[in-house]
Amino acid sequence: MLPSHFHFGVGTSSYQVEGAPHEGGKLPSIWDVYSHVPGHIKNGDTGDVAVDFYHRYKEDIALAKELGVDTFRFSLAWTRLVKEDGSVNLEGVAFYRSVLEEIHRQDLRPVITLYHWDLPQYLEDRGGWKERSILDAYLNYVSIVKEHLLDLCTDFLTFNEPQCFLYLGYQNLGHAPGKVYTFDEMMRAAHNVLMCHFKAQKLLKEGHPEVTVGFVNTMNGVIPENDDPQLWKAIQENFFKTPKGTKDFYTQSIYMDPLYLHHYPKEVEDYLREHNILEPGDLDLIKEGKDDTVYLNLYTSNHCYLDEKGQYHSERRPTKEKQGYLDWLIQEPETLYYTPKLIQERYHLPIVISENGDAVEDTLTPDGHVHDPRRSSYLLSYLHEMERAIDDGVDIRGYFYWSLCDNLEWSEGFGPRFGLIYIDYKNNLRRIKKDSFFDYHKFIRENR
Ligand code: PNW
Repeated sequence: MLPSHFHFGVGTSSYQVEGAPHEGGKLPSIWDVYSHVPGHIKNGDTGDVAVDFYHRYKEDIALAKELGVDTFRFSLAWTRLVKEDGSVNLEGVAFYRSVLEEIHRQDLRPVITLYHWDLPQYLEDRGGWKERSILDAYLNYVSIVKEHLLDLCTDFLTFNEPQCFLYLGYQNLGHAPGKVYTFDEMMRAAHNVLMCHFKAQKLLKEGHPEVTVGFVNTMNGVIPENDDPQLWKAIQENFFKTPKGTKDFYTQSIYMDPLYLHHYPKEVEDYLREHNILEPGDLDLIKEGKDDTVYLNLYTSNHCYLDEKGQYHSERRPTKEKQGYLDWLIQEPETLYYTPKLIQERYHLPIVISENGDAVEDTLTPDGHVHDPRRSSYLLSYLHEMERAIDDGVDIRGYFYWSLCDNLEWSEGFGPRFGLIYIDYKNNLRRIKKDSFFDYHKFIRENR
């Protein structure tokens, strides 16, 4: 049984849905620039139009209401709100105020992601996340959000998945800006992101204790091959290992320990100290952090086992045929059972599943339907495993399906469709509810 206060939601992000890169005084972000270099995005796709949320947000928010969720997660484009000299762009403020007002008109609760990967290009030109000066720019952006939007939203997420945007973006793995940072620069960038988080959290909550400010993590979850306690112990030990080189920067404890245990893993703190990355007061900020909920984007898992020699292995489950649309996304419903359990055992905090979803090659039938049984079975089987975790005592407070509608899947372009709503890209971006839309709707209704 799901608790009665459980939140159901749905999510999107600015670059993936908005379009309108030249409207309302918007400045270019790293994704605007990166996507226009031939070869960066499949089929030459870009977010120039995306799904035109900029003009069609009323329709989309109404659809979210019809879906039956109570919470709407979306992200702000920093480049709409702040001019290059650091002053506010009031046209951008007006746009997001209209979006927030519409969310309230539909009686939904907004959750704002402050950074979903679209860094202003001028900040990248100054060095990007490795530069300590990025703190001032981020804090200035957040102070503008506080001044102009706080009356319409009280729930914020400072960052979406630094595991992805730092690693994929700064090890040239197919994400903007397509740079290569050294290990030292990666460590600086990770530390700067965390400092931005803690300072933004302090700023937003100052004088507003009702405001919540979280941080969104992602990871490949874990599924143990059997219930051998030795294996679970090995998982606990291996999952939270710290990065030794740039290759293993897609890691957890470097972010999660400071956020939820209020200190860096020892090796990380030693490194930061020895390389003069820590500034006075940084560790105090971490100690005073106010994160009270762990946000997890969970899509898939590794299979974990001990071999005959007792050696630990964690690998993708080998699948013969191509499963879904994206190679990394293998349907592993138990992801939502074991991973929240593992996280709760280390951090002892409530959990929100801030993203979970599947990409399918959907097609529109001649009579205008989208039958997507694979997505429905993904959604319902993952929700079932999540319920099982809750029944076993894991404190999960909310679930957000990714995504409301099909959208630009970053460098994969428009091919992978994650939506509960089909976007007819060939036909004026018509919105069509998929079968899975009705299945999620039904699940929510039955679990209220
Ligand atoms: C997330 N992985 O990214 C992002 O927050 C979304 O913007 C994105 O559209 C969605 O998931 C689907 O990809 C991820 O490799 C990208 O495990 C890659 C992984 C996980 C999440």
